[in-house]
Amino acid sequence: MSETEASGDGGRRGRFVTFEGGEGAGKSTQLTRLADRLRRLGLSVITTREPGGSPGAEALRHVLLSGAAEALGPEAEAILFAAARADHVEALIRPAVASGQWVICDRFIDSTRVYQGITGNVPPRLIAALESISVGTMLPDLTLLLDLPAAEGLKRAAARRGFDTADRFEKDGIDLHESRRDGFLALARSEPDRFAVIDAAQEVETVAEAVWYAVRRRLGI
Ligand code: T5A
Repeated sequence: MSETEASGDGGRRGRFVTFEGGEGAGKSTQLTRLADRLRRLGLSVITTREPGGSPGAEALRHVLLSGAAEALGPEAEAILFAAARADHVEALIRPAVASGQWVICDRFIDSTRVYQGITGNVPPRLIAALESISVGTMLPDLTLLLDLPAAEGLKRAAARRGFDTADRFEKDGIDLHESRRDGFLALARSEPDRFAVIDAAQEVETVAEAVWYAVRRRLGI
């Protein structure tokens, strides 16, 4: 029996769904809509985010996104993302899914693979080792990749941010953001059973329908 079919106590296991993509791709917007739709079906749904999602991980979120850890280099940042993720998985994700709930998370392992691994040049062996320690078998059942030209995502993110300053990663140049987009698409091609790629340049409602179609088709609601 697979992990998606049953929890350790014989009850039905929930589902673990992640949203990934570049800055301002619409992850938070679509995560909220998907959760509302699932709740209307009577399902128990928890929404969460990374970095963060548990008290320990939220403390590290500030260190990572303020840029306080940037001077330590991408390897140290990758280690801090993994430490936050380990706490998040153990404190929230694993117990919730084991008890039959749906957990929908804004960013997860693929953000580390792309931001720290592919464009941060942290060696794949270190990324894989950190992933194994922090996540173990708690891999997403489905990853929805919201794909959008980087310039459009940054424009949306800037409009939403107003006069606040860009965070540690958002302030990077457009070429780096485009490389991240390519990195996410390469990951999706390498794991087509886990990923669904959604065209996020469309209207919010159209994107929401594409997300819903993918969830229904892949997870059999
Ligand atoms: N990071 C994270 C790593 O480097 N490694 C890791 O392992 C992890 C987990 C997190 C940062 O940390 C990095 C990646 C990130 O740089 P964050 O503050 O959580 O930073 O930011 P993001 O995850 O990038 O989230 P954003 O809030 O910037 O973007 P979203 O959630 O993708 O976009 P959203 O939904 O907030 O929408 C942005 C704006 O666009 C509008 C919305 O209304 C909003 O104003 N919008 C649309 N407009 C037009 N058409 C649509 N279809 C729209 N959808 C949304």
